[in-house]
Amino acid sequence: MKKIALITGITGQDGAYLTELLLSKGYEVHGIKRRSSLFNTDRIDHLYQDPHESNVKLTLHYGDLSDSTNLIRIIQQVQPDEIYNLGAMSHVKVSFDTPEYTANADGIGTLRLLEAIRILGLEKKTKIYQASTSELYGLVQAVPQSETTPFYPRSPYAVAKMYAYWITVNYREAYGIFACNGILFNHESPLRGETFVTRKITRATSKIAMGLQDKLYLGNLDAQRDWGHAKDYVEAMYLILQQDEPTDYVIATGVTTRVREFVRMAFAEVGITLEFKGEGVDEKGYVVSCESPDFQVEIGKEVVAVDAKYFRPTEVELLIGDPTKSKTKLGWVPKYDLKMLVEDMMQADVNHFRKEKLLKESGYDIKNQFE
Ligand code: NDP
Ligand code: GDR
Repeated sequence: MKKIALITGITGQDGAYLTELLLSKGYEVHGIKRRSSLFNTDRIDHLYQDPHESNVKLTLHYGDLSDSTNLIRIIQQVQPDEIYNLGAMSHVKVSFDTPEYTANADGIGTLRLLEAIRILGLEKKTKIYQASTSELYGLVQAVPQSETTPFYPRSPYAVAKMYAYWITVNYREAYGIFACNGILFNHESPLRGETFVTRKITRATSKIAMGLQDKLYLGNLDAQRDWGHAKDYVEAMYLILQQDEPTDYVIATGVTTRVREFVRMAFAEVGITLEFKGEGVDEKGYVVSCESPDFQVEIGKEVVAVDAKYFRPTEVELLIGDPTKSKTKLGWVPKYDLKMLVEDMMQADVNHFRKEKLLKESGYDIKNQFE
């Protein structure tokens, strides 16, 4: 029998990859998108199906995690077998600026979905996946971090996600809902939002290599993250809801890397070797050599600098996940390592900015500089 899935956050990075995956498995997919003054469906436009045609497999509904009545109505109409709650204000730094909104969307939003399942009497029919996060671990208590490592959230985002984590567990235990947390470590891709550090780096590196940008300003270069590819991680989300029993899983690669090293790897993709000198806010990255005839940047040029405005009031310094449970119980096997991830992201951004360079040379100046 054909399965029906409802995805919140369908317009985001993970929403796009998950939609592709579920459509490829024959699902009928419904997504909740927010009304926006500009189009916000770039990541899923290639999956668009004309709603006037018959046999449509992808349908979008206007909605918001802050609106209970809207969520109840959509779930009542769609009668999903599976809900993937990916919608969230997902930027850690921004959550310090919008803490109340973040709590509402990321914390109470999850409660609203769970309550909707209960109100509609769908406890035995509808399974729900909650997008939990390695940010829950926050201040290091132990490494590598597993399903049993204590939480110590370090941002309004992480605190909101901690509420969402526990309310998911509670509704599973109290009402027998098939509700699961995927505790996902950082995952990136060419579709990653432009202000997350990896994408900011791959975009800036491509632009610097093409002479479209002078310098990349970053915050904490020492932070260590366990970075995987979003394509691999949405497979895990799907697997989590296909098990016999509901439970929570860590999804991670088990390898951690500093932000500075990610920068080096990105520049290496365009044949540029960097050397970092100085410490803290005075640290800078200089070009040591340029091996590609396509990308020539002056030797000795300062291309990376630190700007304290990107520091967070409280930082998460070290994340490294232990994916043993997901590998053994789910049989989850990631296909990408960090080198392949950087290659994929750099290839996409270099291609993108090649086109932008051509436009610029033809007199069209493209702005999009806010970070
Ligand atoms: P994105 O920021 O790319 O996407 C977030 C999605 O949520 C977008 O579709 C956004 O809509 C939507 N959204 C934001 N606020 C609301 C709201 N109030 N109501 C409904 N929808 C809303 O995130 P990712 O795809 O990277 O992440 C998916 C989920 O996984 C998030 O919950 C995130 O917190 C979590 N997570 C992500 C990790 C990662 O490394 N990527 C790791 C662990 C957890 P719009 O497009 O209109 O902005
Ligand atoms: P994170 O991702 O906070 O881990 O949350 P992000 O890419 O924003 O930061 C990773 C690390 O890089 C440091 N950093 C910078 N970060 C940004 N954004 N911009 C910079 O200029 C910069 N310079 C250094 C940060 O301080 C941090 O240590 C992501 C989100 O997807 C969450 O939704 C998700 O839950 C977690 O990953 C797991």
